[in-house]
Amino acid sequence: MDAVQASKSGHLGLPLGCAEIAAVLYGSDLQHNPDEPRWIGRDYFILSAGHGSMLLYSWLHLSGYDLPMEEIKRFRQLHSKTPGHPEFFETPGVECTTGPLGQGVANAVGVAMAAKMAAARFNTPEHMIFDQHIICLAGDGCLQEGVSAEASAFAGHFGLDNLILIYDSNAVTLDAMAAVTQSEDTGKRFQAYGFEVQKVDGQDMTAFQRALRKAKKRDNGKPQMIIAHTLIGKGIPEVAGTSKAHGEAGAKYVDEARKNLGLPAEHYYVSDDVREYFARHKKGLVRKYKRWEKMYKDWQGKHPEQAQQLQDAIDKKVPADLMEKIPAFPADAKLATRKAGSEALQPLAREMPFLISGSADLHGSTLNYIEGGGDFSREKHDGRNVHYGIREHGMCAIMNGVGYHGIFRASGATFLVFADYCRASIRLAALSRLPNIYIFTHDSIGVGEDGPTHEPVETVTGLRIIPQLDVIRPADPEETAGAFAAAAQRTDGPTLLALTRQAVPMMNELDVNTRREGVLKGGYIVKRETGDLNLILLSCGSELQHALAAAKELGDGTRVVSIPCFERFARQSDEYREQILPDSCRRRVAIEAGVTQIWDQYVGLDGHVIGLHRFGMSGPGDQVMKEMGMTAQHVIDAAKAL
Ligand SMILES: Cc1ncc(C[n+]2csc(CCOP(=O)(O)OP(=O)(O)O)c2C)c(N)n1
Repeated sequence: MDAVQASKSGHLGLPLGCAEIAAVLYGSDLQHNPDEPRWIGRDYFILSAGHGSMLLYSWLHLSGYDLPMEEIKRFRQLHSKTPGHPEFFETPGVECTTGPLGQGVANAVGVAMAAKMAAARFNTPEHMIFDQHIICLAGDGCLQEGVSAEASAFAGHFGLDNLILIYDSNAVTLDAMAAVTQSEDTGKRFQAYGFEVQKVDGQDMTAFQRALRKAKKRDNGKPQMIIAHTLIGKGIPEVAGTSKAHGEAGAKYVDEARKNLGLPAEHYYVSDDVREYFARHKKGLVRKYKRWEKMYKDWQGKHPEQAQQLQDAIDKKVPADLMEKIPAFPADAKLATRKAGSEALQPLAREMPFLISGSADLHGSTLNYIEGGGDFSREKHDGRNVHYGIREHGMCAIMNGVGYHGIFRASGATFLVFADYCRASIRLAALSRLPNIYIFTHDSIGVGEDGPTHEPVETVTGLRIIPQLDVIRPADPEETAGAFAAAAQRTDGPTLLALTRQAVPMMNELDVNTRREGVLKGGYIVKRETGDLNLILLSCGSELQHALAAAKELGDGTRVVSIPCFERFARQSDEYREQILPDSCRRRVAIEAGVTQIWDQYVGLDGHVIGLHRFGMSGPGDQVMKEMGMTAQHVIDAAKAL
């Protein structure tokens, strides 16, 4: 209450309404170690209702995490460890970045899946290294959002019985009473997904604890839901039980509430017996952790190879020579980059045993199935191919959960145009620096017959503008090999690969390594001028061939530059970028089958960008490309007109 009052913003309602739930978790039943927040054997507590962040911060503080009272006092202030919504990396004990409602539920499903995968790979009858529960607290908002429905249906289908979803059912949302917008029976809905559902009074600690323990015991193939009826803003009668309790409106009644609750006038007051209780409780938790550690050390001794593998996965180690493991493509290959990607993926999957690959019911088109990797299923948790169903948003949010869990590397696939369905989750992966790999295919109007609904136009550039996301659109199979290696080696953020449906020519004039290494740099010269430089053509992906063909007609002063990844190119030194795109040459033409804005930075006021300012059309892909001006002749005409 005091922190929300001091910052004059934030949410009082949930931290007060769910105080008893959190007391049972942090005061008793959660298996964790505040001194080792990333302990792999811990229970995960994910606050999907991220607006209630002060709930999490208060209990982490009381539990003895490295979150001192000064940080609680700096709630929502610059550079504090207590940002407005929980942010992964910022605060010890925060498992996921949450706030966009619904995401945390899907993240929890991803963590639960990853925990099942880890248990299947590493547990032995005498070593239960991974024996944990994933506990998620979600409100009406989270459960109204579609992404939680996608992920929960997945959890039910795949039998993730290590998942416990606590539904803070307080009958209130932001604007009004929940009844204004919902009349479904949420419990029945979750039963239909395959959850086991209990209902309790969320403010009765004994009843809630009983339900939680029951849920923890039930390893019956069903994820668990506990519907906890609570009173939002409990303790501030002026707002309790109404939507006014939701935000900071209750802050003006806090001093009165403190009196009524029998608390002293001192702000941020924690009684000595509470401090003592938590100090004692922490000792017990650490003792349990030590017992686990002993068992873990025994396992390490008996299974040194597996132990090393696990440690490497936790450390996100990726073999340095990945690129060399991908064989060169035959010079006469005429492959779509999605097909080249499929071939590049197999050796990577052999080198990276923790790489998992999924598709939203499009493995047959996205071609990212790990051969011999098996399928993840109810019965078989060590499968490496995940069938997400037609749940793109759910897939990407679940992938984030896998990333937060921190052992497996998640890759996932769909048609690029559906990236819009995934965008909220991709944005959070970028924000949280999760090393996800998105293998998104059918990347342009080259899709053809399926028509404008399936043809990305603004999509690639729309993704390029997300900070901390690398978008790579390779031009030929060797650039594709480089793109896959780049994605695998980048462990401090996500990479999205935009791959073609249609075949592209091999750029045989350049040797294999130049193309592959060029992708790592983000931009490089694919055809150097033989005379004095007077024209630069820029492109990427399937349109680079047109720039190369045009260059043949535009004289010996023409250079062609491939920019498969704008973000990587931007990370190069000024000197390198100047070598590739010298300031002195301002006659520049760029071509890409998409919106043009992103190219302006490299083409400038004196140049010209050939692109699209409309949606695509249905017809054979090569004809659609021609119709929309994606030709060498167009590049030649534009260059001559400069
Ligand atoms: C995707 C998304 N949409 C909207 C919001 C803004 N928002 C934050 S909390 C909230 C209401 C949520 O209601 P509920 O989950 O019942 O939380 P409670 O009122 O119980 O705290 C809204 C609309 C958001 N954070 N995320």
